[in-house]
Amino acid sequence: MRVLVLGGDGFCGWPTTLYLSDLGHDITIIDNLSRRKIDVDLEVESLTPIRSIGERIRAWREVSGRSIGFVNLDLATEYDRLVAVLADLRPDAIVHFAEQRAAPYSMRSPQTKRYTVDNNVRATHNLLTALVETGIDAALAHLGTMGVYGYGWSGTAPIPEGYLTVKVPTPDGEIEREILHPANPGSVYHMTKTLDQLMFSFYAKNDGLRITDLHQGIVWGTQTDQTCRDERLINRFDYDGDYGTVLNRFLMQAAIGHPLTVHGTGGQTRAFIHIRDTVRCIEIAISNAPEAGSRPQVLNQITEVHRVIELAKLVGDAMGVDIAYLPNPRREAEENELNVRNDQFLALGLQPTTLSEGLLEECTDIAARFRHRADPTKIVARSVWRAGMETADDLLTAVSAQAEAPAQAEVPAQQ
Ligand code: NAD
Ligand code: USQ
Repeated sequence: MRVLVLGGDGFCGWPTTLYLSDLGHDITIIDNLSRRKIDVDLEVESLTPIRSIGERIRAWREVSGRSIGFVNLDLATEYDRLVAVLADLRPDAIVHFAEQRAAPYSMRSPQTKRYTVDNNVRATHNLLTALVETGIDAALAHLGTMGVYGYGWSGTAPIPEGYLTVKVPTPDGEIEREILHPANPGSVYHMTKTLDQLMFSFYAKNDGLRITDLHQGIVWGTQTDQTCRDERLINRFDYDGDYGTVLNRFLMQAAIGHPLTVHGTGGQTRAFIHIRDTVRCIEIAISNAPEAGSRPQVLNQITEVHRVIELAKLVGDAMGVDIAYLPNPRREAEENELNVRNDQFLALGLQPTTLSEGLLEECTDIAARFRHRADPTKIVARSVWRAGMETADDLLTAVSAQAEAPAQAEVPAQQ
């Protein structure tokens, strides 16, 4: 298949690109490298030393003999160029990762709120319009989020895959309908994903676009079979207070001896998936696209559900670090239950990687290997959901100061 990977330089996009290329698909990445620019603005870096997109693509060609195309294009602002690229490449499938994806970054300031909405909503809408304008009948798989459902709304009732069956009262009794699950976003970022869902419903109904929306949980881990093949192919590992996600943050914090930053009581329950399963799910999704005329297919892309405090205890006990209970910078339920259906991916052949299998490897191989690159001052989650909320700054400054800087002698030499 000819596949376009939008956002193919990112944490999920790069390993997906290599996985699909390895399977023999013909891949072109579209990315405006905005994620790398945000790192510069935030004065943070991936824990892993990621190479430039050009070096990554050259290294993959050396290692695999396969070429990957790259177009530096902003999906949100360069509509005409997008149309031209689509008309030229005529992809069979498109994977859409290209959005600003950090909830804390989206809540950081009025500017980042507006950027997140402008970037995400316009990128998705430009893509949909361009598909209609060019008449390209590609299978479109978009990376959505479990966060569109919200947490705790339905108690212990299982979260269905996208659609909820409801009974509507009528003068003669009641009728049953399936509706898009009510949206209950917890951040401006999550809100943009709920807006994406409405755009998908409209364009599937009106124009027959074939869309799969993947409601993905928190991705953890770093490497896949392909990114391991050469140091120059290494994947991104975010650990900072805005972009680092909870489990990878705990793994990295443990590796540098930093107390684990649990927000509030740690009673928040979330869904997780390993990066290796993410790439498999994408391949499954584009190989099982819906027919034209169908409503968007929604698949919950998750393999496990964990409470934050359980993860902290697991990592803390395994690696001998303490837990720091911090004021929660977010407005979210202190505790919630989470029961998620993921029957469709299991039926389509996904064999989940579980936490225990991958944990040790991630701890030892990545977090410990690159801990000399960590900047403990960037660990604090400083973006608050509402002005005036208590921050963990004072407490965390003390906590960060305790984190041991690793002795240089313990750090393997990096090229
Ligand atoms: P990422 O930030 O690492 O990658 C996103 C990529 O898209 C970046 O390379 C960025 O430069 C590019 N991009 C952003 N806006 C663009 C634009 N306007 N034009 C062109 N390129 C643009 O994020 P990620 O972690 O790889 O996440 C990918 C997708 O998966 C996101 O949409 C995210 O919402 C979703 N997702 C991620 C996770 C997770 O835990 N990482 C979980 C669930 C869903
Ligand atoms: N948390 C901590 N300590 C930390 C970091 C986070 O306790 O150091 C808590 C948060 O308060 C939250 C939970 O862990 O309750 C998850 O936070 P997160 O940063 O790991 O995940 P989130 O902000 O939800 O966002 C991430 C990705 C996003 C994706 C989402 C999937 O950045 O792109 O959409 O996971 S989901 O959570 O299923 O909506």
